Amino acid sequence: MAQALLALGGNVGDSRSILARAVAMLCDGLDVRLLARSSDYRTPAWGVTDQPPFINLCISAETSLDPRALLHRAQGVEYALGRNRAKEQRWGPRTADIDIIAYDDLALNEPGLTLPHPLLFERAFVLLPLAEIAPERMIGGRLVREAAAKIDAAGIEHLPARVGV
Ligand code: A4P
Ligand code: MG
Repeated sequence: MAQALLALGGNVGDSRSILARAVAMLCDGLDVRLLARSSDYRTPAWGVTDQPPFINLCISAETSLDPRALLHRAQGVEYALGRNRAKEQRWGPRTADIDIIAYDDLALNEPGLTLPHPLLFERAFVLLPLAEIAPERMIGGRLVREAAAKIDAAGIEHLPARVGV
């Protein structure tokens, strides 16, 4: 069993509900078992800034899937939730985006899969939720808690849990 950290985000539709479904679909309790889930965060759009804010969250999961199979699972969930890469611009609006942030301490740089995620330390929308569930985790020689404390988190809003949703 490996331990994976994943980041989820979306800004099209009811993102909090969509991402809650994404977590449930991703973590079936068999191949992928949910260990921890962060709160939801409302975050200003990064990269392409002229678009609505995103909802972001992170999870940690125990998995028997290898990294490729986990990516495949994640992309299957994105599609099932209405994602259509052919119609999207890079960093543009999307219903659900799932990135693998880290997979144990594996370092990988292959077409279609880079681990740890190369933009992790530039993204407050990943580091803040990640620091909530894995503050003491070292990734690529850096402590998540320290990286989250240093990054500019302007405009990021921690959202209270939604009851009954
Ligand atoms: N890929 C490589 N490594 C990985 C990995 N570790 N995890 C490949 C997941 N995928 C990985 O991704 C393009 C390709 O990256 C995939 O085919 C996969 O094989 P994509 O999901 O199609 O997204 P993209 O828009 O084409 O580019 P990119 O860089 O992945 O965009 P992101 O990172 O998904 O960013 N602002 C806020 N506040 N919150 C957000 O969640 N998200 C984006 C999209 C932009 N701005 C945002 C947010
Ligand atoms: Mg992505």
